[in-house]
Amino acid sequence: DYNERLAEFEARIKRGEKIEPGDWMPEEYRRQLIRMISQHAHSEVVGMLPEGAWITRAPTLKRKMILVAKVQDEAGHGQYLYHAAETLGVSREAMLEALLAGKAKYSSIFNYPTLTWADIGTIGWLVDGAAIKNQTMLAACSYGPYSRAMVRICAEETFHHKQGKEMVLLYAKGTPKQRQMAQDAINRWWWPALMMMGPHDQDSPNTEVLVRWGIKTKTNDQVRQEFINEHAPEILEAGLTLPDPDLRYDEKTGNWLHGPINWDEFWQVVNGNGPMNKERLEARRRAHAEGAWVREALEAYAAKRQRTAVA
Ligand code: FAQ
Repeated sequence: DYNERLAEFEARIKRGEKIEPGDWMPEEYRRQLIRMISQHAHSEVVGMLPEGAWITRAPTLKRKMILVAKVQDEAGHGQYLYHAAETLGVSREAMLEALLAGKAKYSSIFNYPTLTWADIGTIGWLVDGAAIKNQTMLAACSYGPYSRAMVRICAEETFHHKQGKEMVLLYAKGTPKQRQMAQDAINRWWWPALMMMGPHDQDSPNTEVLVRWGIKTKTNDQVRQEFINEHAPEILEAGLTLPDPDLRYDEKTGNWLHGPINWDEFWQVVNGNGPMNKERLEARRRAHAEGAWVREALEAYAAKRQRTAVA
């Protein structure tokens, strides 16, 4: 019966076994995974837009090639993740429909504008840095397809992180104008990067069940703390400042403590009222409409091949 199956399922997770697509799982486990993986997939795809906007304006051929490769990687990550979600019984069409209808969530961070070239370096350093902390934790998750996708994605994000950090460190040592551009980008992206990991643990309704079933192996605040502990000292060492007057190193815990996060701003952005939400959805809808002929051609080709195979 159900309780026996649940006990066996939880015992498997405790033993560190991966749950695979055909295996028995509680409906709530399936629902939580579809929710998280589809939001993650949408984030990768929408996440191409802020950086994609700078491909034609990259300052050198080398920077342009790096950026093209990075944006292309995000498309690939979206693909793995839609596939991982499909193993749970949801269709790609249904997920995309929810995104285009404005019903699906995707990461708050991609609703901020990229105002200068230094934003591209800063996204690599901070946004990919935050994504790596979160995804390294998810690479250890109990669902096989998601965990394996995370291993590959983290390897690619590490390259994104390095190119971003290298760029910002270079500008931090550059001309006064470059330094000012780097500082301005850090000022604008720091707080949104801290919001990426989601609300504080006491305000995070999903964490408890996700941790119990090994989907999350760390909580939002734990991941956020890891991110700050790595990035705050590196940014300060580069001679840049952080826009948090309360930020300080705590000898006792070895943590960098931060001031209050503006959760009103976070919920505004999550609920569709961030600076770029409307533009992002419009861009996705336009891309979907403009790609209709590709989907039609693929269907026509598949139908033709099936006819030939039968004949
Ligand atoms: N934005 O109960 P919790 C990338 C929602 S990385 C929007 O704490 P949970 C790479 C949450 O969905 C970015 N919504 O939620 C890249 C929930 O709403 P729901 C994507 C957020 O799931 C880099 C509600 O608030 N990464 O794309 C956010 O336990 C550079 C309550 O929150 C992932 O998606 C937010 N920031 O913890 C690409 C990783 N935070 O669904 C391009 C997978 C929370 O109940 C360039 N996801 N919400 O209606 C996760 O690890 C988790 O879902 C968290 C949130 C940690 C994001």
